[in-house]
Parts: sequence; structure tokens; C-alpha cells
Amino acid sequence: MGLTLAQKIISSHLVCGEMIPGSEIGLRIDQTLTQDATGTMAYLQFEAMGIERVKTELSVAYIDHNTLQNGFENADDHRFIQTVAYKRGIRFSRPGNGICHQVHLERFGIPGKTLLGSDSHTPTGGGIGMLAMGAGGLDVAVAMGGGTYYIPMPKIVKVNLTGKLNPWVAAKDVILEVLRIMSVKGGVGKIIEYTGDGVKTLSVPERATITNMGAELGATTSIFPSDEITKAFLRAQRREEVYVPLSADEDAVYDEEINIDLSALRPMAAMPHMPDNVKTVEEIGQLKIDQVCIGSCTNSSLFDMLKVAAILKGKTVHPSVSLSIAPGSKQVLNMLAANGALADMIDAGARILESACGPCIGMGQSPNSAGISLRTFNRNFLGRSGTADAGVYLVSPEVAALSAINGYLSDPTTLGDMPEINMPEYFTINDNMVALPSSAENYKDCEVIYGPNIKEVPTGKALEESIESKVLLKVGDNITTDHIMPAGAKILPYRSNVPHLSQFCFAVCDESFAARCKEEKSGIIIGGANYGQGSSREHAALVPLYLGIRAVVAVSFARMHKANLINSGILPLTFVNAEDYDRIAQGDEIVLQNIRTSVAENTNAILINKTKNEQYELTTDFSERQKDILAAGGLLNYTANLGKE
Ligand code: MIC
Ligand code: SF4
Repeated sequence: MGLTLAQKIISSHLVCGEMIPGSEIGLRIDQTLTQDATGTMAYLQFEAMGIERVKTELSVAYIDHNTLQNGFENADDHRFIQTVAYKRGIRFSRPGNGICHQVHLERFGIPGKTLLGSDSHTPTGGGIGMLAMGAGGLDVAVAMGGGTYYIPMPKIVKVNLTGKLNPWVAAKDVILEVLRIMSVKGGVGKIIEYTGDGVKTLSVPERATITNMGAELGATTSIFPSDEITKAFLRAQRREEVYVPLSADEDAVYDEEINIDLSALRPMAAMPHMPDNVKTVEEIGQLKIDQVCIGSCTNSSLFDMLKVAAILKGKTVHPSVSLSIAPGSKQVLNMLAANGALADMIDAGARILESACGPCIGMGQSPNSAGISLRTFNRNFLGRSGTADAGVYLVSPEVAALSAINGYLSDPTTLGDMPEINMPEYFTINDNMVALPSSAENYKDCEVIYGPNIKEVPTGKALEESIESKVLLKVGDNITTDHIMPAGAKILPYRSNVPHLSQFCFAVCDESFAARCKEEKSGIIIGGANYGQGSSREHAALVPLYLGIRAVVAVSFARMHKANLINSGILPLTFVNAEDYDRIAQGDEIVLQNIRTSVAENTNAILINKTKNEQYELTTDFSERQKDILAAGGLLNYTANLGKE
């Protein structure tokens, strides 16, 4: 029986386990990346492990999220990361060099390698045939130290692409169609593998848009084959030597199959407040808009920017619209400047932002009250833009640029012929903003500089036999990490200061949650389906840990968040009967009886609801390794205990 491409890369990196869907496998990680919003914590944990130098083939630390320096905090974190990187053998991509995923694809990604990043959009690397996955910072720290990365073996979904995109229909519309079909929880426990004749009609930046936003499906990762188009992209980046052809075997067997005819797709938009709330632009109609933001790791390649510039050329942004554009990397921005496209954008009235995440993570450009914002980004979760009542629509760069001129949501297919976009034979290469680390000889003398905003990382406590506690919060389905631990310009500077962060935990859903936790000192959370979807941020586990949360009982969990809960020593438990979710209420007094034994023996746990005088069965479905981590009260304790043995 043949193998799919993902299975081939997994089998060549398999440290332990069997490729049986759902069972735990351990993978060797070739490359890692971090960004600054998760990186500070990841490097604090790396430092706590006492490992002298990274053991990967390549590790890169990017600064791209916390770039509004509205106080000393972000700059201090940047300096901390820079000094750790220098000392420990990690390359450092300086602020201004661009968004981690865009830069990594351009300059470092290698087909067939494994990449683990402390950011959920790491699967962007799947655009050149990497097995690229997002994870919590602690998992990335372990991988940097040469440790194995564990995941449940995913099912493999084949997305068979046929036909060719029509003019003005974009890669964004392909992934929006996949989201419409599969939903934000449809990809949990799965790898999305793209095949079929349609693949060769898509350039690497287009493929990367699709794999990037596969994160919104909840998928472990997404991957395209590595072919002649990949080779041409790597050649244009003057990295042809890393090219290897890679594809699935002819007789590969997939767990699921989806067919998409590219020629049948229309421009689409994901409506507030979920990336799978997708309709065609035509169906939504001429919605009046207040803001357009173009950029993010999903749509900020040179290819995207040149299309935007061609649409804006000679026009003026509508008077009631604010248009901002953040090119994805220094390479992109430089090339736009050199060929005049940047001047076309500026001339049309675009507000040019630095090459960083910017508005995508609420670092500025929050819309006006109740504003309608079109964004080429990947997430439109409630409140993420920084304006609680704004409505964010996710669209392609083509839709965004035309709408910015018209002042309302517009379908670009009405524009007739597409302007010819000529991609350069070679990109402009200058890696001068990637600082190299110290040498293996002199690293010992390098100092790591900590700022005053860096506070202790909370650690869990060993699991007790029974937990007696209270339901401190009950939430519904598809709760995102942006609900649990919001980001944005005001909060992100405190990513290394958990006590300060804690006051914002769940504030989007319930402003009094943090205060209640502080009063009660211990509690559990009840969640619906797909609890913790979205980001890889482990703060969504570390902060509840700090607030005394002992367990989250949900209908189901998103992959990265479940791993982060386990790593921090919080029990992620699921209802055996999903209907029991309706029976338990916020404020109920509960007991998780003999929970330590249930976890150790993998038997169903019993939740006694003392308030209702009822009891419910919960699943404890953990691997041997996860059981030990939970028993120890988190991965850091577990690792420290190993050292004592
Ligand atoms: C995001 O898009 O939500 C982020 C910010 O990039 C996160 C990481 C973080 O919270 O720092 C992600 O996607 O993992
Ligand atoms: Fe940055 Fe947005 Fe991409 Fe997250 S999704 S890495 S915030 S650009």
C-alpha cells in the first residue's frame, strides 16, 4: 500500500509510535521557529531546562508580533529573545525583517523537513512540501533541545484540486471554500493534503495561503507536493540546492476525500465572527465598509502585493475608508519599493505599515465603533481587531483592494481582464536582518538580558487523588484562545508577565472571571465543542493555571490547546455523553473523584455534581507520557522529575 506525502515525511521522522490514526507518535524536529509573542515564554522555558545550545538543524527567532513599542516591555522582550538566541545558537530575525511565516518560507523552509513553530500558522511551510506544525512554546523549547515532538497520528484528508482559478478568483477563495465545507473543527486530528491536476496551476505563495489558513480548520497541518513550481520558487530565492521532488504514491490511501473544481470558485468572504462563516461576495452584496487591511501571514507575498498595487494604480481610496497595507517581509517591501508598486499604493492613499503582523493581532488599526473591516487575514474572532463591536470579513487581496476604492464590498470579477503580474526571475536577496548566533566556542561568555517585566512562569502541582471545586465558568462551542487569553496592543506586552495578564483572562466572555478565580482560588471550566481553537498561545493554559483552574471539562478540544493544557498540568476531560454539558451550570459545586487513579488507569472519571446531586462520566484518554505529565503537574515538573531519577 502506498503512502501519502504526509505519511512519508512522518515515517522518515518517526522516533516512536505507529502510524495508526489517533495513537500517539513521536517526531524528530529538523527546524523550529518562534515569534516574539510566544517566544519570550518559550525561551524562558528553554533557559529553565538548562540546555546549552539548540540541537536542531536550524532554529530561528522572529520579532514580528509585538512591534508597537508603547512602553519598555516589548523592546525588553525583543532584547531578551535576541540575547538568548545569540547565546544558544539560534538565528534572530530582527524587527522589520517581516512576519515569521513569510520570511521562513522565503529564506529557510526546506521540502521534506519537519518544522515546529510556536505559532499556529506554522503550516504555511506546507506550501513548499514541509511538514510544518504549530505548538505551544514549551513543546518548541523541548524540540529546540533535541527532544521529540508528540502528536496523535492524524488522519489524512485528500483535497483533490481540478481545473484552474478564473481571473480575480484567488487562493484565499480556495481555503475559504475548504472552510465552508469542513468548518473550524472539521480538521481536528487531520492533515490536509492537496493533490490533483489543479495543484500545478498554483504558485508557491498561493499554496502557502492555503496551507496557512488550514490552521483555521483545526488541522494538524496542510501540505502541497514539492514539484517544478516549488523548484522555480526556491531558485528565485537562490536556494535551489534545497529542492527535492516530493509527492504521494499513486496508490496512497486517504482517510477522507474532498473534490474542489478551482474553475467553479467565486470570490468569497468569511463573515463575522468565524472563519468558516463563508458566503460568496455576490451573496453578501454591496456592504458598506469603513476599513480595509491588507497583509498578514496569509496574504502578504510579493504576488499578492503586486495584484493589490495594480488595482490601486491611478485610483484613490474611497473617502469613507481607511486602507492599510503591511507587506509580509523586508524582501517584499523592498521589491515593491524598487519596482514602483509601492508608489502606486501610496499614491492611492494606502497607509503603509511595517512588515509585521500589525492589525492582524490587534497591534493598531482597530476599526471605529461598529465598523465593518475587510481584512486579508485568517481570523475574524470577536474582539480580535481591538474593537469589541466591529465586524471583520476575511477576503482575498483582490476583493480588499477593489472594495477599498469603491467603499463597499466588491466582486473583482466585474473588472474584466486581469492586469499581467510579472513575477521576477529572482527575488532580491539580502539576509542582513537575520543576525547569526555566537559560535560554539564563545557562547559561554554571552549574557542573557532579562527586563523587569519578565516574571516567573507558573508551574502546576502534582495531581491529587480527588479534586473538590466549583464551576467558575461555562462557555459554549468553538471558544477560541482569543476568548481565553485575548491579545492586542494593550495586553500583548505582558506575555512574559502572567500575573498581569491574568486580569484579562476570558474578559471577552465574562469580565468578572479573573476576580472570581482569585476569590475562589480553585475551579474548573466547562466548555462546548472545539474548546481552545485558534492560536498556539500557551498563555491560554498558563494563565488559567495561575488563576487556579484545575480541569477543563469540554465536549471536545482543539489539538494545540489540549496539548498546552496537559503541558501546564490542567486536566482536559471530555464528557462521555455530550448531553451532560447541558446539565451542569456555572457555580455548581463539583468533585472529580479518584481522578488520579482514573487518569493513571485510563478509566472513565466521575464528576460528582454536588449542587444538582448528579454524576457524569468523563473520558480520560491520555497516552502513557501524558498521564505521567499530568500526574507530575505539567511538563516542566515531569522533566525535572526525570532529571532526579
Ligand atoms: C495569532 O494569530 O493568533 C497569533 C498571535 O499569531 C498566535 C500566537 C500568539 O498568540 O502569540 C497563533 O496563531 O498561534
Ligand atoms: Fe501574525 Fe496574524 Fe499570522 Fe498570527 S495570523 S502570525 S498574528 S500575521
